[in-house]
Amino acid sequence: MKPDFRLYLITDRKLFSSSEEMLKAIESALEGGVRAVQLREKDLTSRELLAMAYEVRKQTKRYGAKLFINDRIDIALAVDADGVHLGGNSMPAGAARKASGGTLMIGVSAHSVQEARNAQENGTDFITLGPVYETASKMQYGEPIGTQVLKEATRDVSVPVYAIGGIRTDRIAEVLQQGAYGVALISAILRAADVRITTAEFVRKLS
Ligand code: 3NM
Repeated sequence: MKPDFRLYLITDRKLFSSSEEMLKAIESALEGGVRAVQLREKDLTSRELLAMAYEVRKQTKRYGAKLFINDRIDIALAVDADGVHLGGNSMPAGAARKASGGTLMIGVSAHSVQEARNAQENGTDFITLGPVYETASKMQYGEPIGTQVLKEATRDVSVPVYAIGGIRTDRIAEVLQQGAYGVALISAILRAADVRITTAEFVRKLS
């Protein structure tokens, strides 16, 4: 079954002066209509991540939104998250599915058509593909792959593909046209002057 969300919000607490400030922004995004959040705080200890995951689980639950945990199946299971999001150094989707006893949805980050294919073969539920456009941190995510690679990938695989990297409201029409099922993003929402209103605009443009 295809995911029931087109907008996938990813966290980055470094954009905020404190974790509490980020939780407030997530709350505003939930008010604005986001229904899937990925907690991606790779540098926290297990304890710190677990504590934050419990908080975001409480928030997302109140809005009937899905929660994904980046990389950490153990944390995802411990907080009753809906899924886990796997990167290039994570377990492949098949192993993650086995480890979770089939209870977690699985998303995989891909950066090329070949990686998208591999993720599909490994049994992922969906893919994020990017960076499609330039992102704030090129060092971290690499050179943009562009909309042509997005188009090739969406033709090549049947699992839903979310465009990621430099996504803004004015780019939604273009990525949907290239076959994206939805969009995944950090800064366009978390750095917005009004998080709730910007989220609502994304939701409207994706529906
Ligand atoms: N993954 P923004 S790009 C977390 O290409 C992440 O896999 C990427 O941030 C990938 O929406 C990216 O601010 C950053 O551009 C997305």
